[in-house]
Amino acid sequence: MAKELRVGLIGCGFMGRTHSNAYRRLNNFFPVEHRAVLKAICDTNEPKAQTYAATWGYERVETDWRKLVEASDIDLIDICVPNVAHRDIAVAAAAAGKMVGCEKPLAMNVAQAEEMVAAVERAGVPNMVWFNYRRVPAIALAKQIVDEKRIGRPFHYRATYLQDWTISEDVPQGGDALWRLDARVAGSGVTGDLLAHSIDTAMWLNGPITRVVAKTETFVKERKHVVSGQREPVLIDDACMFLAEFANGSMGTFESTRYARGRKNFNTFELNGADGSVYFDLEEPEYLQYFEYKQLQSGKKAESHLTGWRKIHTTNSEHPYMSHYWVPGTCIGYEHTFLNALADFVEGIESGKWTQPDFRTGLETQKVCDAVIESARTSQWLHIN
Ligand code: SOE
Repeated sequence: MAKELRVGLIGCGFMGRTHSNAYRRLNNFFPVEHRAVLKAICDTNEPKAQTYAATWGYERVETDWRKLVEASDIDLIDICVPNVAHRDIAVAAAAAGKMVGCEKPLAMNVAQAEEMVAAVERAGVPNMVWFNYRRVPAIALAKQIVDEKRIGRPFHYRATYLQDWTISEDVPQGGDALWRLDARVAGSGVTGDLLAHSIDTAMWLNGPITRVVAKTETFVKERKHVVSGQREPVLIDDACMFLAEFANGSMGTFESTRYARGRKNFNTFELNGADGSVYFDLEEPEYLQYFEYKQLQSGKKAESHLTGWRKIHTTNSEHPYMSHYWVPGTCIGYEHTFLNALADFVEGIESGKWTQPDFRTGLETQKVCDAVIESARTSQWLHIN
């Protein structure tokens, strides 16, 4: 009989839905030993939680996360609430011996992230940060290509993460979803919300970032706050650009904004090396572009008239994760990135080799985010410790 993975999920927002969907689908697609059981959904808004429980099939509703982390019928606490609450919940959950999953960014700042790492490592509990884009098959293929040493010496890493949903001055800050505009709850703006994804992907593919220099901008200086009803200063970064140096000697540029009219979730990267390049664009998520440069072998005529970028449709069963889904040529979507992440997490528990990115890896991304914000404030290059 299957072992149970009894889930207590905290937060009824957008991310809670993506995770709930993953728990429901896990056993339909992945032959893991554990069966995900949706035990409890927790939110301070009880009517919302009741509706959510009915929609997604949670057995019960809690309104106090402290009660949930102590509950004896929960194995995994999954944190899908605004960043300001991540630390307290994660530390308490680990102390109660629960496995812990946490949405990105791991914390409000490095100090909190370090407390979270210490808590899960002290307790010895499996833990994961939901950097879901690592689980896009095309991005996982890019990782495979890099690991196969097909890129050669890396020179450039170029990332963009662009959206446009906060351009109107009428968008308020605070409350459901819009907490992302409130620095006291989010920690930072696009740096923690969007660039954290780009930084996690970059360091996964191209190794540690050692130094950054950044410029941020807040285009709309005041917005109505949903909670106070007053116009209040906007303290998040609306846009952020930074230069980076990687430990392997390559250079990076990162750009993010919520003011790129027409760009909804434009998450791209390109890595250029001596022997090849890879390029990914989330608006065409099932494709990875790959340029392969092969040195001429002696005696063989160059076929330079045939060289060019290859656009790989990552839907074959040989491509990462795809053997779990449909037939070649049929793609999967955004929601599957969370399902793939969950499957990796569960397989990690079962094999004893816990999956990445764990909290310690999430801390490395947090260090870069904090350095970026501090560099923008002080207009200087900063080293990452
Ligand atoms: C913000 O708009 C957001 O929902 C982020 O919070 C997610 O992490 C990103 O993947 C999509 O955009």
